[in-house]
Formats: sequence, structure tokens, C-alpha cells
Amino acid sequence: MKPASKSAPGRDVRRLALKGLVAVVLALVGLAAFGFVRHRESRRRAAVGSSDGALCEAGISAARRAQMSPVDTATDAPPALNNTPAPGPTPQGMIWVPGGEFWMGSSEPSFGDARPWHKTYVDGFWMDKTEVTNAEFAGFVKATGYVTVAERKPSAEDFPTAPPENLVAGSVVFTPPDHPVALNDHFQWWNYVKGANWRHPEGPLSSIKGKENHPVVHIAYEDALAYCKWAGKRLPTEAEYEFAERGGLDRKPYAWGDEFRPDGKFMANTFQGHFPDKNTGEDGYVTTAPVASFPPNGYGLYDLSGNVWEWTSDWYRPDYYKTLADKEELARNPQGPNDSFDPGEPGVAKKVHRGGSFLCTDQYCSRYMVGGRGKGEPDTGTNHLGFRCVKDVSARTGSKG
Ligand SMILES: [Ca+2]
Repeated sequence: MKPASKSAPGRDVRRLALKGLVAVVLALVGLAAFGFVRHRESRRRAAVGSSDGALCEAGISAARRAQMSPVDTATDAPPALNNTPAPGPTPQGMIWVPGGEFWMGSSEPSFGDARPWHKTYVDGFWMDKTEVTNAEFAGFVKATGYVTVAERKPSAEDFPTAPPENLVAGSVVFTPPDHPVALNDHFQWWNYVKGANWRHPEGPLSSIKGKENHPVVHIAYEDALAYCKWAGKRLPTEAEYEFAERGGLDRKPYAWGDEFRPDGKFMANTFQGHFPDKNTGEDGYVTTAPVASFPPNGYGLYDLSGNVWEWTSDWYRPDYYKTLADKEELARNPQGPNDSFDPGEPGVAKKVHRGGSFLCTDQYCSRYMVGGRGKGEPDTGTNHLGFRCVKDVSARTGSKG
């Protein structure tokens, strides 16, 4: 399904972005790589005017329109998870997720768009045990010749107002300042870098050599769809993602339970130190970690929290949960709203991201907590955004496009 807006969201977004871009000269050994900063005044205004965590790395803003609706775990009925075994042989690299009824949402005060808690049902499905890795994505590219969005030169037809010199293939890369900065302006640490793509995560001089087992990044929505289709799979819905991430637990703040660091142990690749200028990497990683470097959750799935954000097939709206909760009947296999709305950037259609990343910190964006919702434009990848696929028991409607 497409958003209500008649225009193609990706083109509009990139057109807007290119309108406001600012050339940035990056001194890279022997190369004058430059990029542009995507400047959107609406986003900046939203950031400055917001007080509760404002913008997260990929432009995730804490929308606060949904009303607070805490769940009393003592009185509300616990979820009724299915206990059906896998209906057939488990595809290689995947895990059976039984599905069932669960509470979806979050009580985290800054996650306004993850309320109210609402009961949701999803059918069982198989899910990739880990995020799709560089090696797996390379296999797809080798077999199909696929070229990702970040590797394609933006065309003058798509961006008629952009200066020709700005029409360069690239992607958005986290480039931290060397000093503390105010957290209300993410242009201080995000730059559009020429030549950044899945093969060169930090820019043209970086590579994925030795990172074959890291999650692939700089993946746009259509790139993820293309991979999943090739693999005979699809992207998870937001509800499937959350069901899987909870690992059978009921309304816990983390995929593994109640504490961020049980017995002092790091359970996910997140950000330690002072955001964004000083990442101490206390958990062992300052960027991506090899998949499955941290313990699996209750279903045996890895890195659904932290490491890289992951695409889901749902459009983003901050009021979607309220819409579902207001209905009398249980939401069964919800597929997301029919259109997208982000109060921070009205008119820009976005898909839901889930899971948080190696850049998530409680100082700024703690969305490695279960239920935390991210969002992003379908044509925009970053070096902390990847994906994984799911597979239906039988052919059901595939991912929405
Ligand atoms: Ca880390």
C-alpha cells in the first residue's frame, strides 16, 4: 500500500533534501570527499521545540500525541502465546516464532508513540536468526547484480533544483564531533557522504573487509525488499518484530527482562560514553558488532535490540496504536496504517524502524528498549540501519511496498 499522498515519497524527500543541502568538505586521505547536509527546517524546529529526547539518530522523534495508558500487570490478563511447534523444517538460518496474543507498546515515558498498550495477535512465522550480514548481502548482489539506492547517482530529473555537483551517489554517515554539542541538532553528527554505501560503510576509503559477519548497512527500504524477495522471504511487520523481540516475555522493558545490565553484563550493542562525541565502546563495539555477539533472546534470536536499526514493512504514524486500541476487536496481524504521518516532518512518508542501534544511549535515544519505535524515509539508509527477513508458513500477502 502507498501513503495517501499521491506523490512518490522517496523522490519528494530527496528533492527536499537536495534543495537544502550544504556542501561539506571532508578531508579523507588523498581524497576530497564531500557530502551534503540534509537540512530541513521543520525537523530542526521540531527538535528545538521538543523536550523529551527529541530526535533520535535516524530522525526518530518522540511523538507525544498518544495518551499515557500504563498497564497494571497484576490485573491485566497475561498474553496467550501459541505453543504450536514449527509446522515444517526450519529454513536455514531462521528460527520459528510461534506467534500468539501479546501486549504491544511501552511504558517508557519518552516513548509517546508506543502507547497505549494494546493486545495484538500475530500468526507464527520464521524469522532470520540474525540481521542480514555483509556476506549474505554480497551473495545476493553477486547472484543478481543488484545495485543499492546509495550506489545510484541521483538524477537531475528527480532533483531538478539541485546543483549538478551535488548529484552524487552516497549515504548518511554518523560523523561525531570531537567535542560535546547540544543534542537538539542532529546535523552536528549526521553527514551525507559521497561514496558511502554498503561496501563502504564510513565513506569511500572504508571497506567491509573483515566485516563479513557484520550486519549490512546503508540499506534503503527497496534494497531490503529486493533481498527478501530474492530469498523467498519478506520484511516483518512492526507487530511481528515486537512479538519476536519480546522473546516470550510479557511487557518487560528489555528483550531479556527488567534490567539493562543484569549482573553487570551487556546484553546488546548500544552506546556508552557521552553522546555523540565520546563513545567509550565499553560493550566492546563503537560501531557495528558481528551478528550474534551478544546473547540471544528467549526465542534464540540475536540483536533484535541494538547493533543496527531494522526495517519493518509498516508505515509510521504516532497515533496508530491508539487507533488499534480504540477498536473493540483484537488487532490480528496488523499491517500498519494505510498512510504515514510524522508530526516532526509533516508530508514526509516514513516506514517504521525497530530495535535501536549501536548509537542508542539513554542520554539521547534509548530505543533498544522493547517497544521503542523509530522511523525513516524509504529511500534513506544510514550506517546504523539494516534489516532481517521473515518467512510465512504459507503464502500470505507479502511485504507492502
Ligand atoms: Ca557499543
